[in-house]
Amino acid sequence: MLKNFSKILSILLLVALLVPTASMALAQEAVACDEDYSVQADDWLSKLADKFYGDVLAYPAIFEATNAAAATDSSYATIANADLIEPGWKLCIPSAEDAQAMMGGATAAPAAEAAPAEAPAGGANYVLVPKNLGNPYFDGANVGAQAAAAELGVTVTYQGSATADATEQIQLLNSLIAQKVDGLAISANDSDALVPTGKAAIDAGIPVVTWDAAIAPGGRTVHINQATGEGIGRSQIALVSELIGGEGQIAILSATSTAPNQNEWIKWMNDELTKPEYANIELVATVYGDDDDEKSYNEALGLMKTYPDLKAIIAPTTVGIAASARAVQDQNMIGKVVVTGLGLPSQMRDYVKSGASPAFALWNPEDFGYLAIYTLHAIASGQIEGKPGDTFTAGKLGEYTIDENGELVLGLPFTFDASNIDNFKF
Ligand code: RAM
Repeated sequence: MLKNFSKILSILLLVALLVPTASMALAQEAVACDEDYSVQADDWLSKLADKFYGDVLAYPAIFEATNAAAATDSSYATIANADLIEPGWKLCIPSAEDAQAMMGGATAAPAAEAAPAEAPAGGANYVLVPKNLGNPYFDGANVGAQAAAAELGVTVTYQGSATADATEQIQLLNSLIAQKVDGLAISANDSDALVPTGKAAIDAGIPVVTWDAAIAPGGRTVHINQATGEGIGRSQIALVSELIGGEGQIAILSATSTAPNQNEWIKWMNDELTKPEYANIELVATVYGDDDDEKSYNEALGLMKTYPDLKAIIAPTTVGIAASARAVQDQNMIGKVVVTGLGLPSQMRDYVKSGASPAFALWNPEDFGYLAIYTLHAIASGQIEGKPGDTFTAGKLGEYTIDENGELVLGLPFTFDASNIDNFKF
């Protein structure tokens, strides 16, 4: 809340300049509360005035009405300092008409007129952009994004292209920029090709948070990693080595050949394979299923045909791992070829139990979407600029700090196997 001090101070100054009689005009006696409001993390009074009245300058009406209500009902908060409100406090929200009267008629169009139709709560309108639609991983992220939107009183729409393709994604983003949305949270299909588009959004005042797959610096405000790329890459090799007893041929079945996140992880997998403990493991091929189920399935069949001695497929994509496990099962190759990589427990449960994929890893996609929206909102609402060292609170996930590269990390990946797979729903 204190981070907003200068913002509130300038609003106070504005109030003093524009509405000199505002505080004097405010009623000392109790005003009817049109509704009660429980303060959420990251609320401040002018933001609530915007939410209820479409006018940040109307915050003294909430301030005064709450203090007046507190005089006779101690369940309401007593607000000593207009720039300090705490989560859980009960506020009295007068009707738009009462607020206008309290402010000497100087402000506040009624909320119904002030708020855009698509954002009934008066909040911002953000867009969560996946690599492609119809990918359960991104659908999971959208569940978390919607939870964050509800907590923050903002609107998040979920819009993507049908295929995981950079050109299609750029077209979509151009149209969202033209619509002047309030912020973009993107999983990118190409790190460099999207830089001009990301920059155009930022130049138009639209913050760009990338998450899952990054736009290169210059085309984004902040990037959120699922875990460190190095940690993911190295741990994938450790996992496959354990599954095949440290020797044999392996292949990688990835997403698209331009996918920024998979390419980073594969780079670290190759690096890890140079260590002496993996001298008996041979990486024979890296192929691409484009995050398309059918293409991934056919690529997996192709690998088994081309390399009859293949011991494992690592698919660091939720689409690729599920398709590969199905291919192994359909070909009666369980016990001969193991599949591992990054998958969704809901899609992999049966393959863990059948032995097609005894173990794999992932983070929680719902948490990822939730963090993406909290990060975007922290920047779009001016709480932080999105610079290295900036710290903010992402609701239930707690505090995050942007590192020196303009990135943050969701958390640690988790390994799923038969001992725990039934505990997870996503
Ligand atoms: C796919 C996508 C996504 C990746 C996951 C692991 O769903 O390629 O970008 O993070 O797999």
